[in-house]
Amino acid sequence: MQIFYKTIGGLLLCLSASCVSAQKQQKAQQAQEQIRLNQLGFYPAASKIAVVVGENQGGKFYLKTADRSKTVYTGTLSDMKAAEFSGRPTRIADFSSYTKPGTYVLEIPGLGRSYTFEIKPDVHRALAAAAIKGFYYQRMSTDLPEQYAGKWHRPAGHPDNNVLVHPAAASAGRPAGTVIASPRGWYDAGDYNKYVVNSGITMGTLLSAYEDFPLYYKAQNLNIPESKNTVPDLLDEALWNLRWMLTMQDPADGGVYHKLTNPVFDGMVMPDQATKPRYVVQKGTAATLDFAAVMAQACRVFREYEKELPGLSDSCLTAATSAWAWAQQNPDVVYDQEAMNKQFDPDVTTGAYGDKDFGDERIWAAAELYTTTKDDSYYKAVNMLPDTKMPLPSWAQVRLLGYYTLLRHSSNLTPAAGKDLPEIKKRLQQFADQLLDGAAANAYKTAMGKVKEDYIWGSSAVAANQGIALVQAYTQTGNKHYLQAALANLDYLLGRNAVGYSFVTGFGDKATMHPHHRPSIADGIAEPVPGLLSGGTNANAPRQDNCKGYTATAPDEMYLDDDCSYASNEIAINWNAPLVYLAGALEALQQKAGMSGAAK
Ligand code: 9MR
Repeated sequence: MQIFYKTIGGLLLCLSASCVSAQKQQKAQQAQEQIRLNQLGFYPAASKIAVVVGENQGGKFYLKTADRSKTVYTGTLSDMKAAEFSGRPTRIADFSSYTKPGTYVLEIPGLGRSYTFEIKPDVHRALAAAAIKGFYYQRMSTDLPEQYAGKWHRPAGHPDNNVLVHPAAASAGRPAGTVIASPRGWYDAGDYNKYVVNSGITMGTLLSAYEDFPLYYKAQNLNIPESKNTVPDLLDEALWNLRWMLTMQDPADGGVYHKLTNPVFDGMVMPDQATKPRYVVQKGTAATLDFAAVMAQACRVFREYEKELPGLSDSCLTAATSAWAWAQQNPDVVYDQEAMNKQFDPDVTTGAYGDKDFGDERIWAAAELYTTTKDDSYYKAVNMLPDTKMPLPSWAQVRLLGYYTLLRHSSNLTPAAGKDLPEIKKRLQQFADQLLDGAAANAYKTAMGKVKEDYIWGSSAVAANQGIALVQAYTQTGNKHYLQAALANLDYLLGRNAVGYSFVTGFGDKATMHPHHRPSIADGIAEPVPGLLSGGTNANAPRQDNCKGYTATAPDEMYLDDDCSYASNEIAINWNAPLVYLAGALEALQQKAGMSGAAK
């Protein structure tokens, strides 16, 4: 809307009725953006916090029904606090004690009102499902019919049944140029390639969600093509990628190719328009160990579905043990893309995922193989506690995935691991305590963002993975503070953050609209593909993607909802997976933890 102003004596005056209404609208929008909260809403008996950003005189705030006819709760804004990184003034509106389900807005006199939100049990139910459905939208080698994909339906892309063995991957049985079939799998992110290392943590996280909350997932229906069968939809979705991963192993020796890729990233076109030649490239130790871990875990998970998927569980174990054997014989094969390009053609310039330290991958693979087989030799093959660190999971750091698995199965392990379990549990608790430490005193009151180092490429996954660690600590100890902190990190992802965005496409009034995601860019549909988690705020984004338009300077404000911003606004499977875990865990636990208001 055009606004017609006139300046008289230094005052801006409106010249028309439409100008007045546009001004009002702008003011209303500004208020909504300044009141930062989980834009979906809150569990009835959980903490309910909004952070009000910007100068205001404080005083009362009002919780009103969505039509604003009734004030249901009156509170007082907290004292002003300067946000840690930007110095911006913030105040807290805490209405935790109001528990009645309904649809509401917060109103702050002199400022305006928030987006409409709900208080109800299951408030993240649709989100938890959509985050998994996001993987369906990433499926390769199959069309997405309207029946499942709605308006985002599209023809199949990347059949990947004529994939070339790159010279760097050549072996006696498969010389360079050999054609192999390696269909299915998910697009890694906004690009159209598939990477075993990143699939590793993604699959581990999704399978762990199932192992931790099987009943929740057994009851869930995602409206995917397999929804009518008797396998939980989450596992059917994971199978799409598992079957691809199985093709990435060289049957001759058990080694696993690092990735399946174009030499160069595709343009901003739909999947079916991207038809460049594809290669599997060099086998590597990180990919092979991650693969071994995933297959060992999949063996355990799919054993329950032997009737529906005969032989799958056994095949996974065979794949896992031969991958492990390869990695034992090839303990140090780094994927160094630059070095590879000096030696072989064609050059490959897509995502590298070039991890050089395999200690954590070895711990994870050993933990999964041991837990599945109860064979002590896996456990004893590595130093499970090489130091006291508890590094937050990321694609390059998977140690904790191994620890989570050992703790999850603690009642069913041999003394080999049994002797270490109290120590692992203690460290997990200490780690969770560190995450909690000081969070409540911060402007946004979240574990996420206490330190500026949290704002890396894919920081949304930092928040989600912290959330998982806190859920794990809750499961181990029953201490509800951990679960509340996990929920606060979900609040962060859905709007209680220094940019006021919900980072999940399709969820929230002000959510990511322009992710760096080829289908969302090329499909001509205004709304992005839903259920995808933007990488989010990244202190270093401007110099990493050179996208123009960043105006922020504070690390927690460096986010641009523009598809050129691949360093702050791409989506990726390894970020969506911890969102799946966190949202699903909270939904599964809300009653038991007394958050839904229903538990005794
Ligand atoms: O998530 C990855 C991040 O940790 C790295 O800093 C970044 C640059 O190497 O790459 C990210 O992964 C991208 C991958 O290389 C290719 N597909 C898109 C991924 C998400 O941006």
